[in-house]
Amino acid sequence: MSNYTAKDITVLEGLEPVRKRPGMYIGGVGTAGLHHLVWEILDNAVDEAMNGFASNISLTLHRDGSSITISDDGRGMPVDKHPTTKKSAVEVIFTVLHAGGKFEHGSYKTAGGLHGVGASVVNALSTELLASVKREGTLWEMGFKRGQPTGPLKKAGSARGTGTTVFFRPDPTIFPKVEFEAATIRERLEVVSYIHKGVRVTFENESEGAKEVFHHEEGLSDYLRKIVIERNAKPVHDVPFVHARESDPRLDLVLQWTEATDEHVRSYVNGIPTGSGGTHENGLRAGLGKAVRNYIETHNLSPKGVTLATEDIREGLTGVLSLFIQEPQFQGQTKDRLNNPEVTSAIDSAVRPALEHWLNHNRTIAESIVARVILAARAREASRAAQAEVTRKTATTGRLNLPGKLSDCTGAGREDTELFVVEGDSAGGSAKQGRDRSKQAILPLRGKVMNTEGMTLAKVLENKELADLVTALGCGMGKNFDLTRLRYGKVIILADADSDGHHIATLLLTFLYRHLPQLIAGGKVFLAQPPLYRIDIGKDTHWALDDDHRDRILKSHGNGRAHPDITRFKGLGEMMPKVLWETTLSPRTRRLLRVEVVDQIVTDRVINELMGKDASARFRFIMERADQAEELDV
Ligand code: 0R9
Repeated sequence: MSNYTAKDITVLEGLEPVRKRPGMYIGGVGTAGLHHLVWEILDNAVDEAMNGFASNISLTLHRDGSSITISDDGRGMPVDKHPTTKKSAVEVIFTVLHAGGKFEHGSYKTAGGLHGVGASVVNALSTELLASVKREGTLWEMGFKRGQPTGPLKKAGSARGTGTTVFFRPDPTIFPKVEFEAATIRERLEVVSYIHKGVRVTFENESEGAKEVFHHEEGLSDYLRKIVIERNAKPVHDVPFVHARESDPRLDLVLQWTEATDEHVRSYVNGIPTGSGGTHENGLRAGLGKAVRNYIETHNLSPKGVTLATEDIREGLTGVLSLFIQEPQFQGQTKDRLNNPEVTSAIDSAVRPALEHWLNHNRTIAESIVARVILAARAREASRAAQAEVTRKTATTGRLNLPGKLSDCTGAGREDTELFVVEGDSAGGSAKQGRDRSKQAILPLRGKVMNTEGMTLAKVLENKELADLVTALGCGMGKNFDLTRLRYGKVIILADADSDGHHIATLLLTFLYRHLPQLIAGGKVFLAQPPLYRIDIGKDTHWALDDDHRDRILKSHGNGRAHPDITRFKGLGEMMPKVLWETTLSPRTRRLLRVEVVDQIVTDRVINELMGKDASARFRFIMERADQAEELDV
């Protein structure tokens, strides 16, 4: 050997450093690190497909959930021995640490000449690995244990066709939990099939006995179609904008404006999802914004009375961007934000002329897009005005624009009325049917209420559910709060009797405590107590609020001959309206808890601590608070 290079040093070191400090190579030994092993081997198969030699890739998640086989039908790894090292290429690939020890979050291997980088890392971190190569009619095999060859590359028989197969089982002494997630793998494989059009990707999950094939001749256009359908977004134009560029940088882009109110662009760098965006998405936004603005200006389409904001241009925009670059730098806690600064202007200057050209050559489409953009601007202005209205309008003027899903009571505005804030539509339905409609109003909230702790008023009002609640209450908030305008005598939170329900009640209480504190101080806020159990003993029916209550009832009625029949309610929604009325709504039979703040400072600290960060303690918090609340018979 003429030269003693750095490469030879890594050969001498072998794979020990990988086993000593796995985090340096795969980012960590948690779930993400474990799946990183899969992506490394998968990338090598994808490379062979990108080079035009493989058209099929398959991945099998074995029944044990802790081992995987990946194969491709490419040329097969070279099997001949290196003249000086006397090692086969297969052995080198799996035992020599390539490209230093840096955490390489997927490099653009083909162009970067880093082919096969990750295989040795995967090998080092696996208790067993078996590489099989089909080439020139022969099947070759080589096995490894914790990175060490168990023997030389051997002929194992004859073979038809060509290709490479890698089986590996991650080392449980390295990874605390070796359990692959089928959904994570499936998602990645599907994305591979969109990003690399034409490649047939098969996923077999042995424990489900299921096999799925992903294959998309139209690549990102197919992906976009799927996303638009999934999101139930109505396209503004039929034909999407499609842009493909072979190099400098290599990129694929599809865009389609829809009637959806948000923007949804997915981006990938070298096939790796960049969920937190980064410099490439910035470049896309810049180029896109300029192209649309230029089009609007050159064609004299600027709207009167509104100025277009950049977010107006992207409202309803749905798209996918896939980019390939040499040395991606990923940032952020989950390494899913691209940080290469040079990429922004590269994408900007690639997208802008292409999109402008497309708009100018598709005038009908362009006009639909411009109309959509102007609509977004007008809606934004209108909604800002509406938000001001929410806090300004009074209950008594009667001009209040009440939320559509509020089932108001006929007596709204009187002291003897009640607003029930109910979790979920189905529960809302039962409550609506079971209530006394002259005095009881129902406002159903969809899904989980957001955690408002630490949020500004403006941010809170962006949430439709909470804005609706404020509108229904009619008393305004912040500087405009006026208790005399409250449209109901009582505000009652009605949530399921289980821990999910408690969680929702806690979130609502946090909102009220932080943003409408005078409501609580004024004694207007209550918790309804729906039963968790129905207990039939003989001819008598009892309702129990919780397990303790149930046990007490059973004890006090336990002497009779009748056998008790116990039903546990899964949620308010499955309760008959009449039952809900009797147990929870009727002022004659129900019991309400009035929400009171006994010690302002303690409450403040507790809410801040529990709602701010520590999720685990929240459940305890609401249970304790419910106990502290004063019990009332109303
Ligand atoms: C199942 C996962 N697939 C692979 O890991 C895989 C690696 C690989 C490969 C070649 C072909 N198919 C492959 N599948 C290959 C590459 C080259 C020449 N012949 C075959 C080449 O890059 O010149 N290789 C990846 C690295 C190597 N081969 C090499 F370094 F050994 F050449």
